[in-house]
Amino acid sequence: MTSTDAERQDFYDRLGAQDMAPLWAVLKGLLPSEPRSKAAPHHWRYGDVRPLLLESGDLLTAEEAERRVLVLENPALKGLSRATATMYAGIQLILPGETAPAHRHSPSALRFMLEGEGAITAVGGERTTMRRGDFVITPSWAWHDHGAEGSDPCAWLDGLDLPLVQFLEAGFNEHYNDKNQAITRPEGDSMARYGANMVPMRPQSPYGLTTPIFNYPYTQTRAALVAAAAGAAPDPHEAVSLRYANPLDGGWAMPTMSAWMMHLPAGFETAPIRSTDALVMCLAEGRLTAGIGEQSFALEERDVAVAPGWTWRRFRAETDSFLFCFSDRVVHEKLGLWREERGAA
Ligand code: GTQ
Repeated sequence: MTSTDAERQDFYDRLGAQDMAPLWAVLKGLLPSEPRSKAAPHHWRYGDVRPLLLESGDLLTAEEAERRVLVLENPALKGLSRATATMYAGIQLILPGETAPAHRHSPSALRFMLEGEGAITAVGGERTTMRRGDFVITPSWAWHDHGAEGSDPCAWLDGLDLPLVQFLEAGFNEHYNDKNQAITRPEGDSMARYGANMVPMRPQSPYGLTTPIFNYPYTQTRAALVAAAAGAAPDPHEAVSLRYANPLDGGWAMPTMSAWMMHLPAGFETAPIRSTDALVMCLAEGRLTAGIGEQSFALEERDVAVAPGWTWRRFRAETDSFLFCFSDRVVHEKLGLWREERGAA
């Protein structure tokens, strides 16, 4: 038994009038045979970003802006403040003497420090100095304010799980009753308690599901990667990669964003790999060619690039390279959705 197009359309119209729809008209879109990301591979050159960032510094103060940030918008997702389908990325500028006022929000944030001496962020009553290449965490719902106490403009990459939290409609935000939060602990306190391969006798997690260490210094990360590279041949797909871990449980440092650093010795080329998580990458050091999908990007230091989910990626180091990466992998893993495919070398 079949019906005419007109009969079907008439049926669909009557369904629509009662807030229903035929599954068979949309099933293929709901259940594709594999992910097809709406996001595009993309590359932001720091050399292009920096002059505009400094120009924004002449335009308004950090306090006025609350956060003076240039959002890195995926060209296929314009207007949505997304670098990938689920991750937000931006470049934040603080000028000497400025404060980005204290607030807190349920989205988690990470920082990857790009340039400038004297950048400070405070988290949960403790300050940390952010140096180039440091990976710094603002846990969900932790008060945080930023400042620049040296004589340089300070810039860093912000990564937030904003699109994910928006999707879940779980976002809260609150302003502190002062510009800066009260400082209750000396700088280095968290690192001493949790970051010396030791933890308190009765470990308590001050930030719930997020690591109690909120600055993973580049000096340590880099030294570990260099030593690891000397100890064994790089993995064909991952080169020499180490992930930022929560010392309390060994898991990812944050509940909604995974972060790691990949080191490729000069001349090393990775075999293609793809995974369901979408990556935001920032070249800490070196010169790297990134092949993402059909495109090839020549990354210089501090450049940012994105690899959408389930898109082949491969890298070639022109010089010794250190690539900071973050993604929504931890979410995929927790939900039992994470997959990867490793291509032939
Ligand atoms: O530093 O708290 O890029 O709240 C976007 C939202 C940075 C921050 C961003 C934020 C922040």
